[in-house]
Amino acid sequence: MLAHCTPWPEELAARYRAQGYWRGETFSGVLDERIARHGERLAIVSDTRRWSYRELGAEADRLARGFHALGLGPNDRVVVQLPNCAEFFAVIFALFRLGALPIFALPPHRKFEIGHFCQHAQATAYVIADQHAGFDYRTLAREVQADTPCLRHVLVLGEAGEFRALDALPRLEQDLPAPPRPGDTAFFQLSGGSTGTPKLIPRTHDDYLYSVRASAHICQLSTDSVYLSVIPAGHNFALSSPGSLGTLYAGGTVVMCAHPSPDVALAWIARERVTITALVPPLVPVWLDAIHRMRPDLRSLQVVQVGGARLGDDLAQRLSQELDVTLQQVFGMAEGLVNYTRLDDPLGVVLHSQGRPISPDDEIRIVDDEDQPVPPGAVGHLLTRGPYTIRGYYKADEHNRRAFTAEGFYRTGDLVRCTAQGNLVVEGRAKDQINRGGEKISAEEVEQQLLAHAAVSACAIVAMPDAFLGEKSCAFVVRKDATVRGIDLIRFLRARGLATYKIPDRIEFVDQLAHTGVGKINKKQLRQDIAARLGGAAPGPQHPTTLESTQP
Ligand code: OOB
Repeated sequence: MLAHCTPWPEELAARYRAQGYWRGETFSGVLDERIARHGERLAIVSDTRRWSYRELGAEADRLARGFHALGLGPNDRVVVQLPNCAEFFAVIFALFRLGALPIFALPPHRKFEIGHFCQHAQATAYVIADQHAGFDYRTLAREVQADTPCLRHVLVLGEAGEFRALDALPRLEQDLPAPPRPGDTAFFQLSGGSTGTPKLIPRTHDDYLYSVRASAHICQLSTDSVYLSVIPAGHNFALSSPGSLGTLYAGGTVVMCAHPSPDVALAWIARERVTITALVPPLVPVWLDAIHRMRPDLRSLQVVQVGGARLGDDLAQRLSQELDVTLQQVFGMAEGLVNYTRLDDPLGVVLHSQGRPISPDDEIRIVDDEDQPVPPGAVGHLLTRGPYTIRGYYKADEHNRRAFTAEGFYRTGDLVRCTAQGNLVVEGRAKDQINRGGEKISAEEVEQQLLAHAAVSACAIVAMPDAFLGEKSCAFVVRKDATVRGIDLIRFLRARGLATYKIPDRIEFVDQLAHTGVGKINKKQLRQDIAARLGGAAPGPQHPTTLESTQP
């Protein structure tokens, strides 16, 4: 076990093995097995590649040997920040084979986030594309490397500049280290977070592969499945729910869509006979409008999954009426638990709930503020533990004491209720986070950055309703110097290297922040203030809400 990772208690681990959830597989073992079984089948398609399973395996092997020749080996942490491309899989399967641990950064992450991941995890390598979507990642790598002595290698897909190209790794014919064991940490997912710094989520081969395999089963994937990866490939939804890894597990084909624009994605669906794809809610109306305009051939498409943020009932209705596909709602989290509506659920369940857990051994508790169970059907805090939900974040002992109960339940921060049929409905959020169309923003993280500005004496970030994204972020700021403008603060945050989606969408200067009776900033009041200012939108299910306001 990697240091600073919390294992499952031994008796539970034994049970998960005995139940057949943890089967003793590893990612590279699964790939080898798939190559043996259907090596010539098409595994990955991108703008530039068309790889069979055998070709994917050969490329992963070449990279594993090259990485090893550079000195990378078991438990080395490697930040992987690639756009949706075929090479993403060659890189991660190479790292899996070595027992090196990818940290799945998202393409919009910048110096603040990447620097933090590298330093916190003491990463030795950082894998990037030269450029993507108008951004040069080599500039970012230069800045990060200057501040991070442990970062020995920057490996570049494309033109490497002063760094090393993935195409030009050394070719030493030396033996690879022994492959990792199934119970070992395989990689790190990122937490959406509600604290000052983003947390790393260690996932093992055993636990993740269980969620991947069971998800592929729930979504009825087979060798005929063609999955279109539209949202960032490293995000838990696109990777494992069932995502690209579920598709490869089933022996199907993954199509990597480098740009989420519907024009590009819809053309892929027609060209590659895509059967399943996953969207975040804001993409749904954009796709529907594009489909009406372009009338693409969507006959192959069977399932459209929507998750990452609450899908409004109206939009769910529109999607299921206007497209001849099965809608599947997915409510998951990088920490583990994933819920799905099932493909044969009645329409009412699919339209109005976020489904139920993958596993019979996913334990769900819905509790009040004192951790006591709420009456059946009432809204409460969702706590969970199970065979693929972590027991602790990486190197975060103090935070772990708050984020997990003494019995090992993860406090999701979500407010849910359970219907009589056993499906969960997400009613809001107790965590201090903004869900900007599926992209998660920790309020505290951005507040800390704003407070670093000399003219800011106090601030609070809250969600404000947005017709397109569901929520956007609004910063209430008390300033010391009235000449400082909103644009100055935004420029300041950009210069600190914060990802663009975390930059407040709106800044409201105020003389003071409302406080609660116990002296905390009254964020509920601030949310109401900004909603009223924007035209009095009533807080709906997409808006964070406190428990007392949602109790029936
Ligand atoms: C997925 O994972 P994360 O880690 O980016 O975010 C998890 C959080 C949840 O705790 C919840 O607050 C929110 O995102 N969320 C939803 C939702 N799906 C996720 N809120 C309402 N309705 C939904 N359907 O977002 C994620 C991971 C795996 C599969 C799908 C999504």
